[in-house]
This record gives sequence, C-alpha cells and structure tokens, in this order.
Amino acid sequence: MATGQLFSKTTQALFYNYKQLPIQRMLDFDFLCGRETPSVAGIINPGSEGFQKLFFGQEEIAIPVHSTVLSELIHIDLARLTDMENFIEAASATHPTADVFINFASFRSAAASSMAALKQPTIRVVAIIAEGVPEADTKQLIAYARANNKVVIGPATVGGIQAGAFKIGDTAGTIDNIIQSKLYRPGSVGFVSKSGGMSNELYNTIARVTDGIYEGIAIGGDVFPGSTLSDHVLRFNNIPQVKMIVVLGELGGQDEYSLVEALKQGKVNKPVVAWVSGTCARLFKSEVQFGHAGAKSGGELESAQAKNQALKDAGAVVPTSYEALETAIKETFEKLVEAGKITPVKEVKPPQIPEDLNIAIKSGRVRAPTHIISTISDDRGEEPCYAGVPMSSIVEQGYGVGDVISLLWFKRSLPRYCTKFIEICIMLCADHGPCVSGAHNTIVTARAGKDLVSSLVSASETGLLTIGPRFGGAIDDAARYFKDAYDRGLTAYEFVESMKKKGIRVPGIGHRIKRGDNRDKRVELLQLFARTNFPSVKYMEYAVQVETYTLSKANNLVLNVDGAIGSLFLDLLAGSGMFTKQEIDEIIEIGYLNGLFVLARSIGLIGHTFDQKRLKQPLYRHPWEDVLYTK
Ligand code: Q5B
Repeated sequence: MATGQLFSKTTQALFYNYKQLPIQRMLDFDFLCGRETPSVAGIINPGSEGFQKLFFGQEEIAIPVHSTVLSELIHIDLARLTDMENFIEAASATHPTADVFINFASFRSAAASSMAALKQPTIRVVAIIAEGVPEADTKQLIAYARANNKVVIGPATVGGIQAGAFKIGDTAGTIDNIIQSKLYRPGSVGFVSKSGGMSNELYNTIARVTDGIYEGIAIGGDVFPGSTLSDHVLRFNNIPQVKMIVVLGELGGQDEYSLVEALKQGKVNKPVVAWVSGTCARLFKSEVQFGHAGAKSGGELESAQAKNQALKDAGAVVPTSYEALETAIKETFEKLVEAGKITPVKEVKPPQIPEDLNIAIKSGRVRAPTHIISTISDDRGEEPCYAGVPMSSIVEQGYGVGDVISLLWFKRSLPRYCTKFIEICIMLCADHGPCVSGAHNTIVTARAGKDLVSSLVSASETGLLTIGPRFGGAIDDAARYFKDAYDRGLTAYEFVESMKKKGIRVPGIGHRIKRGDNRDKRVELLQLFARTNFPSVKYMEYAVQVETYTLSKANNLVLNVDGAIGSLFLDLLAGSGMFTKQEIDEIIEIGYLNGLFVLARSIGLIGHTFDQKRLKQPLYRHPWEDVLYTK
C-alpha cells in the first residue's frame, strides 16, 4: 500500500456506472471546497456514451460518458476480461489525469471492472462500492493491487474523503452533513472505519470535538477488505497534516490485530483513539451476524471486547463504551493543542450550494412559471385520467373510442348516441380503397421501402398530409359554411350562388366517383343513424337541400362524406344540449372535425402500408403511357 496521501485538491476520478446522485454530490463537494476542476473527469457507463449534464456550482458542465461492454462478468474471467479492459483503457487514455476509479458496478461485474481498472497504468486507487463481491475475486484484486503498489478501498464501502479536497461518491452523506461536519476544509484527524454509515456519524462527532477530519476512509464490511484498518493508520502516520488518528473497528475478523502489532512495534507515533463496536454480541446466546459480511461474532479473539482490550494494551486510547468515544477523541485532541502539536485550523465559510429547482419547488420555497398548460389528461396520479376520468373507469364501464374522443377532444362525457356517431364516422372513413389520393401516396411511399410512419405521413403530398380542402379535409369548412348559411337564413339557392360569386366550391359537395344516381353509401348510413337517434337534424336537412340544388346543376355534385359529417356534427353539437353557443362557435372556428377524417383514415393508410409490405411490392413507377407529354 502506498505510504502517504491518497488524494489532493486536483485528484480526478473515472466513475464507473452512471449514478446521477453520487456524482452530483461529488461535484457539489468540489464546489464547497473551492476546487477549480471537477473531481469526476469521465463516466464509464455500460451501453451508452456521449455526455452527461451535471452541475458544478451554478454552472452546468458536460462530463464525457464512455461506453463499455454490456455483459456482466460474474467472476474475473480472464478470457473475457480483455473486452472490459479495452473499454476502460480507452476511457483512461482519454482522461490520463484521472487516477482514482470509483466503481459503482453491481456485485456481478464489480470485480472484473475493478481488475480491468487496476491494470491501467494511470489508475492508482480503486474504490469498490458493491456488496457481495465473491471473496475469491476480492483476494485476486488485493494480490494484484499489493503487487503493483495500488490501493483498493472496499468492496462494500461508501468510499472515503479528504476534507477540502476530494470525496468518493456518497461518502459523508448529504451536503448538510458535510457542512456540519466541516468537511469542506481540512482538519487534523485521520479517521478509518469499517462501516460507511458509522463513518458519516463519526465525521460529525469528530467535527464537534476537534478541528475536524483531514482524511476519512471506510474500508468496507467484507471479510477480506481491499485495504485494512492498519494499512490506513500507517499511511495516516506518514501524512504530516494528520496529528491524531481515530479508528472504528467492529467485531469479527482479526484485522484490528495487525493494528495492535503496528502499535506494539512502535510503527505509529501519533495518538490513536480506537473503538471496536459490537460489544453487545455477548448478550446473545448464539453466534450473531451483524449487517456486514465480516461482522460476525466468532471465537473469543474476534469479539469486540478482546480487540478493544488488545488495542488498549498496545497503547491506543480506548474508551469504556461507544458513548465515551466522543470524550476520548476530545481529550486527545485538547492534549495535542495544549502541547502545541495542533494549531486548530481557522474557520472558513463555505460557499452556498445553489439549490436544485425541483427540490426547492417541492418544498414550497420557490415558485416557477410553468411552460405548458394542459387540461385534457393527467398521468401524475396512481392512474392516468382522461378529462378527469380514470383509466380503470374507462375500461370497467365499457367506454369506446367515441367516448375517449369525447373526453380528450371535447373534455366531457357525451351521451352514448353522440359517441356512437363518432365511432361510426371513424369506421366509415377508415378507408376508401387504394385509388384515393392519400392511399395512393401511402402505397407509393411504402413501395419505395420507407417505414410505417414515413409511409403514413412523410413528405408533403403523401398519406396523411394529402388530407386537405379537396380530399377528406373539407369537414370543418362544410360545417362552417353550412352553419353560417343556415343561421343567416339563406336558401340553398342563395347559398350556392353566393359561393359561386365568391369563386368558392361548396365544401362537402361533389365527388370524383359518386353521382346523383350512385350515392355514397356512407352518407346514407350516417343520415339514417342521425335521423333515428338525433333529437334534431336541421343542419343535415339544410345540407340535403343544398345537394338537391347542386345536383340540378351537375350529377356529381352530391353531398359527400365530408359534407354529411360536417352538417351532422352541427346537429350533434346543437342538439345534445352539452355545448353552449360560444363553445359550438369555438369548435367550428378552431376546426375539430377534420380530426375525425385524419384519425379514421390513419387506420386505412396503416393497413395499405402493411398490405404493400406483405405483398413485397417493388418500387412504384408511373407508366409513360399514362402521362401526356406535351410542350
Ligand atoms: N364543382 C371533391 O371534383 C371534388 C363543386 C363544384 C360547386 C363544389 C370537388 C370539390 C369540395 C371539397 C370537398 C371532399 C374535388 C370530397 C373526399 C373523401 C373521399 C374521396 C374519394 C374518401 C371533386 C367539375 C365542375 C366544375 C367545378 C364544379 C365541383 N365541386 N361547384 N361546389 N363543391 N368539392 N371534398 O369531380 O363549371 O366545369 O368549372 O372540390 O367536399 O375527399 O373517395 O375519392 O373517402 O377518400 O374533380 O370520399 O367536388 O370535379 O373539379 O372537375 O369540377 O363542378 O367548379 O365546374 P371533381 P371538377 P365548371 S370527399
């Protein structure tokens, strides 16, 4: 293990497996410490690459994300390790200044990725957060690290921190705890513990009774930690800024005895305050396993009592209980101050970390204007709602597509005859054969090898985008003109002739193939339904009068499907009693009704796309014979 400082104010890390919160906490800590460079140089994330936006103080920064192999290497399988190594090597080469590897991989791939990282010449320290790493793998990592003078912290660790300089992941918890524990500036105490949770607690305790932490490490609770309590104590002993050392061990294992040996051999010349937790294990009749894999009451030698006694005998300051640890730390610190060995650091005020907007909004401390208003649906609750009606009611009460349209378009539950009418419109307009403009264009596009959405819409003049004033998109205009003419009391003759004078074709009138003697069946079906179910069909009757007049001019000037739907929807709106006059005017003005044709015809156009693809039709080319070539 290296002999001195692990980190500094310029230390940078590669972070393995993207975890937004711990990375952001590292960057917030950087800001508190007044670091000039972010402590995370790059992120290695299985399966994705690019950049990740994060905050560095008030600024947003983009941290490079490097991809790695997706497969999870359960053990350090040397044959398959090469792939992982190649990815980590590439990331390390891009960030040669990053010498710490913070590994947030799951226990399944933590060992393999850690080994790959240890093999990089630029990586000095590897912190392994995962619990449950196979012990055989950890032993390989330890052997490799020792042979190559590298440091492993963990597995099963929260990490470590050098106050005012560098922090690993979630070490020391929230920013509030970091500020209260004064970790934004260095103190004089080196601290090492097995437990990460307890290290957060001790950072706070130490800050209360001393001038604070210089460096803190949680070695992790596994039976075989990558680095041991004594490794770090010996290292702290070589760091001039560390004036005293606090150790928090726990029952189970023999790690504390190597510290006992080091103390006995006089290898540690700074005061050590130590406590081994788990003294309560003796209260249990059988063997007890605490939260950590290594925290198991085994033989007498591994008991907290025996280890505390051994540490005391070796010269450490060992209190009588965990509760007395704070006083022991305080007294040791004060003695050093009295002896002039510590000049307590001057307090500095850390900068304020800007609060995240979403947290501030949630707490009610700030308000921010929204950018979108929505009144028709809401998916924030337990289940999505359409106009206030929960999904479960829509399913349980047997709502149909017409009801859903009535909720999402008209924001109300219309009577069943209305929603049935909407459904009939959708069904009748779903398709009208391959020769109509929209379907033809969809077929040509599909045959050019384009995908479904492109075939459905794609460039102008194709599929859905063909729907317009002449093809399918005349429903709104039909409703507008019929309503205006009827409401103003114009006769059919006056209406048609006034339109002619203006040079406007009557929307809803005329068809390419339907004639007076070959009516559009769809129109007849809609009229039949409305006559049977609607309280009033005055607008439709008016449209029929218009048709009678236009048919007297030309046999193709029938009331077409757009005209039938337009006039009948006026009857639905006026006759259902569900809309005010203003609401009807607004619906007509905005133009809701072409939506029915767009929605319906999408069904057919999708069908035509599938049909062409199923039939494996080649690229369409229009025949020369069908073109009039002229000058
Ligand atoms: N003339 C639909 O025209 C069509 C007139 C008119 C006064 C009129 C035409 C029109 C209004 C728009 C409309 C919806 C272009 C149609 C649909 C869905 C579809 C389609 C499908 C499906 C047909 C011949 C003479 C000219 C014109 C005059 C024509 N319409 N006068 N008012 N409305 N209608 N669109 O056959 O004196 O010779 O110059 O624009 O409602 O799209 O199945 O195919 O489900 O997919 O091409 O049903 O009516 O007739 O243009 O040669 O005109 O009649 O001014 O007079 P045509 P043109 P003149 S439903």
